[in-house]
Amino acid sequence: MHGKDNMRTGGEILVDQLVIHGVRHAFCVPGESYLAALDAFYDRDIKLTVCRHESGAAIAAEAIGKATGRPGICFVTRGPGATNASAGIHIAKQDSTPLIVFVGQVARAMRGREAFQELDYRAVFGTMAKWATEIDDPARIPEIVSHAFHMACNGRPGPVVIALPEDMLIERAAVADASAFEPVEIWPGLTDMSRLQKLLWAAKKPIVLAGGSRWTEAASAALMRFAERFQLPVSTTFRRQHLFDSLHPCYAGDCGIGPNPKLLARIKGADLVLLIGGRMSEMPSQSYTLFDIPEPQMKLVHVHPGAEELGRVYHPHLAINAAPTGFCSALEGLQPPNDIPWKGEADTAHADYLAWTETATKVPGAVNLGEIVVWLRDNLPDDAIITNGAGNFNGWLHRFFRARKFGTQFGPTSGSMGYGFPAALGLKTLYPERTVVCWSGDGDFLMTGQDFATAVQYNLPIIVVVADNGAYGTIRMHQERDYPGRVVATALKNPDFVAYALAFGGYGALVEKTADFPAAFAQAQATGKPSILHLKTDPEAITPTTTLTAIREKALAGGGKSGTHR
Ligand SMILES: Cc1ncc(C[n+]2csc(CCOP(=O)(O)OP(=O)(O)O)c2C)c(N)n1
Ligand SMILES: [Mg+2]
Repeated sequence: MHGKDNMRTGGEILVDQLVIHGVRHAFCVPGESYLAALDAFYDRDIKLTVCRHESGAAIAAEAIGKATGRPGICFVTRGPGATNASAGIHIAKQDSTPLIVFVGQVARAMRGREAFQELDYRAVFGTMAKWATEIDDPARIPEIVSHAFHMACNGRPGPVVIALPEDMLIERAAVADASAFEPVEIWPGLTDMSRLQKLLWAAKKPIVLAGGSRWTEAASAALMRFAERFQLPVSTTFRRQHLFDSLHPCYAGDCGIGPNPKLLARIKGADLVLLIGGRMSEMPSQSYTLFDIPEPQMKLVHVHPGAEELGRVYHPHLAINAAPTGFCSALEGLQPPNDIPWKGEADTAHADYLAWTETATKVPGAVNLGEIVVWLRDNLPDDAIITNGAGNFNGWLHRFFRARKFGTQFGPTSGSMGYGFPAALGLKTLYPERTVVCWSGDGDFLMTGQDFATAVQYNLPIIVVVADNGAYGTIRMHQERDYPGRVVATALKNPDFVAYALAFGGYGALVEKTADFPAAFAQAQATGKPSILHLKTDPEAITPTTTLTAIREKALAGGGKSGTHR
């Protein structure tokens, strides 16, 4: 580590800081721009996974950030490496995930000449990342890396990008290490909690919405205890179902895309909404229609770790600047009213949820994704992880899967296609003993599917389910709705995904009938290899409740947006 003169290269100082801050895993695509940092991994105790595309490396790291609440770590090269990684950076921004992306940079003396692959990272990531910076002096690495860990985790978490000039990484410096960082808890004040107590005592029809980041298993358990004591219905926001046990008697269902209409009515009809951790952004707010803006029609208590988020869209009746962790433990101090006016509401909400999710709907075609999700929910262990990207195939997962434990659902609230597979890669690296299933679409999987090679290389037996309807189905659905019958750029000619899996050294099976899924899944598990289950679905089955033809006919009857059909 240290030479005789106590000097280390910038690369060595950098990787030493990561070890000190508790990093166990990092993901990269190598580049000559940061060779000295790569070299430092050679004899340090961090597992470095080399990926096939920087979006895969950045997303795998983001998933680790989501799972642990500590920054996921990714290294990419300058220029194209950084722009390829931007998918993961944007996801971390919208999902409020701590992530640090280290980017190689041209040598200091060449900056500003548009040298080979040179970019100004502060400008490029200035609005996408929470902080983008560059390290000019190896002696400042401990300070800046410590700052980056704090910045990524504190308040509303997010991505940090740090550019590393090539010659800075080679320069030697004598500098003391920083000490290990810990995310700073944000507790609600006593006044906040007593005001909340009063609001709850005055409420007739309250509901809780849980979302965002900065949750832990303990916070989720504390929220469940609070809900039980107060008999409060609790809903989770888009892709945050794992924050509350779906079979808990207070669970009211998820407020995402295509939610239970009864849940929407319940939220709209509430006189008090306690929103914990979420931003109530476009998807959960049903395109900003659920709450009036800026003054919600009900009393809104907004609890968020980022002070800047409070009052940004909605003017809350009570704004509480706290992280879900600190806030949920403070909930233990609140007392329910003696005679709960909304008694029975949680039970009804939960019954509505169970009825909405119990049985798969009938859809055209021999493979019913709903029935497959029901099989997974009945057969996977409670701690199994399911990842997903973006596409209509998720409609079945979000409706019929019932998350039982915190930290089991990993989906991008940013709706980024291609998220599921690299996220699974990151999570299987972190939790090799847990079952990890990637639920994907044909378009979705091939956005990042080249990293199937990485799963094979590192022996990560992830099970990928590819729902192949031969289409960018979501966009086709919107097309039929707005421009009925005018199909442009949404049909896909797909590879044989079984042959794809085999060619990479994994296992693959074709599933052409729902009933064949359990055996294919069991066989995939038995092989112990990364696997792809190729499900042939009918493109007509566009959502759990409607078909492409029905959407087109409705649009034709009503007149779409296209001039031809007006
Ligand atoms: C990176 C990215 N590019 C494009 C989109 C727009 N988009 C949303 S869903 C979708 C189609 C998804 O296709 P597929 O994975 O096959 O799922 P399907 O909708 O057919 O079930 C597209 C192109 C997106 N969300 N993310
Ligand atoms: Mg598709």
